[in-house]
Amino acid sequence: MKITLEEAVEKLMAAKKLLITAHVNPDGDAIGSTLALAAFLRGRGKEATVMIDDRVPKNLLFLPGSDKIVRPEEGKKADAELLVILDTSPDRIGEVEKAAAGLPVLNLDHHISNDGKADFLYNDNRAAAAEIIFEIVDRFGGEFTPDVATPIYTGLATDTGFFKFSNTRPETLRAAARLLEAGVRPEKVSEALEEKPEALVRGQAAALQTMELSYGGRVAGLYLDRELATSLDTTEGFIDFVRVIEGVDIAVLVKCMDENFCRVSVRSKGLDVSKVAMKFGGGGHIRAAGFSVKKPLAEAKKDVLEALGEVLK
Ligand SMILES: [Mn+2]
Repeated sequence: MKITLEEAVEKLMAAKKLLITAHVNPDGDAIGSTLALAAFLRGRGKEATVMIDDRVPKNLLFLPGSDKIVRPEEGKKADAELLVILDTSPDRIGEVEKAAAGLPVLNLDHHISNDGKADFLYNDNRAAAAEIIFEIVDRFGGEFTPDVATPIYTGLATDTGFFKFSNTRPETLRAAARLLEAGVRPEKVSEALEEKPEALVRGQAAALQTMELSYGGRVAGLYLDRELATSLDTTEGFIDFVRVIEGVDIAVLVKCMDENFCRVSVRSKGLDVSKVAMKFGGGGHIRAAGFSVKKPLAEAKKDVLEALGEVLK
């Protein structure tokens, strides 16, 4: 059921113990929005636990509260009254689904592709889930303390490519301005997010070796085999190496995570790639989408390129 932001806040306020989650393979918005909401709710006297079915990426561990993020444990039910899912439809939260089985689900998401399957859904086409949390804190009597402000800023910055992408709107920059007034240090956030271990820079070099252009140079891809993909802490930003190539309309990153399981990210300069993501059961926006293919690398690559060919037509 679709609800308004006011109704979503009522749901949050009616619960005493809340379990907050986001998608697997979490990014700065997934981690930032969940941490900020948890901090805001704790400030309102509530018990809020952030549970993510994945490791927190190393470059997000600077965020206050990231050390308190828990992972679901097999056979263990979460002690909460409400499951809050941010930054995704309920189908991408991994094993948190089992830990929270039976709980009512409140979903706050900024992806237009949201499947609408949550009990209660607030879905608005914002720059980031963190922008929704910003508005909740701003409109419903919260304070932009560091443990709220820094994660929100991080979510905004990562989902907009540091305010470069087309999803950057006046509201996004106004929110960011308010967060700076509250004391967020933008250079500290970017330094933390951009810092890389030597191994990652070497991994980037190896990933670039896999670069292939298709469709007369209109699609550029990186295709990481299991050894390379699983040796990397993160592949955030990899797709941008090939996205900037002259004449490229669509950039794609295919990562083989297991024998029959590949994760795929797609970026375009305007063509609608969300259709491709939906075809494979994933989600995203017109220009940025992600999904997985349960096939080995070579087959996944073939399927993905075929689907992208349709978009180019
Ligand atoms: Mn997001």
